[in-house]
Amino acid sequence: MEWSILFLGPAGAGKTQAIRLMSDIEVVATEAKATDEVALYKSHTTVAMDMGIMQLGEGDRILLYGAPGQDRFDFMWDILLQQSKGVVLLIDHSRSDPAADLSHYLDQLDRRGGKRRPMVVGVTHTDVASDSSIDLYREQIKNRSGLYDMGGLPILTIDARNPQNVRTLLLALTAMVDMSERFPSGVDV
Ligand SMILES: Nc1nc2c(ncn2[C@@H]2O[C@H](COP(=O)(O)OP(=O)(O)OP(=O)(O)O)[C@@H](O)[C@H]2O)c(=O)[nH]1
Ligand SMILES: [Mg+2]
Repeated sequence: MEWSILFLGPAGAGKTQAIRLMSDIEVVATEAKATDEVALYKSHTTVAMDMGIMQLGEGDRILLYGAPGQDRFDFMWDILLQQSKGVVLLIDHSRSDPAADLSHYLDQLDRRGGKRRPMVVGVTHTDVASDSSIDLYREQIKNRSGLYDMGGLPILTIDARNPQNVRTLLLALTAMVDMSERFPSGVDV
């Protein structure tokens, strides 16, 4: 089996970092020197995509793709989404309005993604944010219909520099992808 997973989220959320941690090959990254506001907090930014591979044994593997966070490179999102079985949405909790960032990405996914695909949210940078509570995200998705309700959108606090954290997030997502492959029209509970 070979699945593609896409890491999405704002610039600096930790997409490239997480993929580098998980990949068994050297990550193919398209990073350029950051300019404008991104340069204030990091030196490089993804301009096209990252690509890494997790080998699962017996020939099974998961391809890890990272999208550029900056909206001006968002032409890549559709291309990468098309081939992805699931999405890891990383949100940087230390940005000025991270709940609005989550809302922005959910809107974008609804608009571009066609059918909703399995997704998990990883909230990064809680260690450097003034308030580490992630309740604001639950508020944000409460009024959204469908799969985001009823615990259908796992939200976990992670540090993208911590392999165990990223592995847990990917484990949750791969379980969801596996379910959606086995039961494409959903499961009654
Ligand atoms: N303090 C802190 N730093 C983190 C955390 N997660 C990731 N980082 C750091 O934040 C930075 C994230 O950078 P990248 O991985 O390049 O971010 P990106 O999401 O790929 O950003 P773009 O390519 O610009 O869209 C790195 O320096 C990480 O080490 C976290 O939870 N806390
Ligand atoms: Mg990047």
